[in-house]
Amino acid sequence: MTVKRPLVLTVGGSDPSSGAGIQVDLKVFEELGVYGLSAISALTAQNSEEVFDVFTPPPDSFKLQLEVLFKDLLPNIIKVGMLSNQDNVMVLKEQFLKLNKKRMIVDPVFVASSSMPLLTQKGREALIEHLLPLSLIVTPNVDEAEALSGLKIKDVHEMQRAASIINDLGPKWVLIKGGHHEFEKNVVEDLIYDGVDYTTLKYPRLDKKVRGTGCIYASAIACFLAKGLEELEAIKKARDFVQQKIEQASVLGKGRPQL
Ligand code: PXL
Repeated sequence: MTVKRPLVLTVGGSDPSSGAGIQVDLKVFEELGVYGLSAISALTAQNSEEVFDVFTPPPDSFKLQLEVLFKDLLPNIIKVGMLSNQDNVMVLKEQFLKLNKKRMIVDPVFVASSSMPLLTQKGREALIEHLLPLSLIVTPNVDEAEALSGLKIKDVHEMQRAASIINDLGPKWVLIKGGHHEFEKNVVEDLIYDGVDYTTLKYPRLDKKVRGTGCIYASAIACFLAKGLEELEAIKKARDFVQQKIEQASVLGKGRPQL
């Protein structure tokens, strides 16, 4: 007997080296037992060291991917990563609104670690105005939370203020990931806010800078939600999964370790 797996759609950029973007998302989906769909908003040229180039196809190409998909396969939830520009943000909004099940996790991917922009300034503004009000969970790291809130986050208390400001932009849940910032040397602290309660997740900091952890985290949350968990439980289980994946990641090329 075959068991029907929930469909989860990832929308984002292609990473030929498979450490980030669509490719790593699909690996997470497979491992966590959901059926992965994908729509590609941009093609990056990158390896384990850096992003060299971004090519953004005409918006009609992205639109058609979603239109054709939704005529046939309706996702239980959408995970959004790199969108590249404003046109893609607007296409995604329009297509998302057609779905019966309107659940979207937005990972606000703004720049690559190697500093290549992955969303234009106009794209950022459109994401804030048009996607955040429709999203169930937004998952910024500290830099992205600063960009979204306009605050300079110097410690974990300021993460709370930023989370509250970001929550006012419309998403039901805000998850600020502390991994990129060393407020505490040996601990990574993530902050979750649902408009009422703050929850902190603390994990030992591993001495390993793995690529694509943001993509992995948001993808895992989408999977656990698709499998029926509540938001807080889904985020906690996804955080455990990320820790395990950081431990397992290996150096394959000349750059950082990856899944
Ligand atoms: O990790 C953010 C990210 C997401 N998606 C793509 C990327 C990156 C970072 O480089 O290239 C396609």
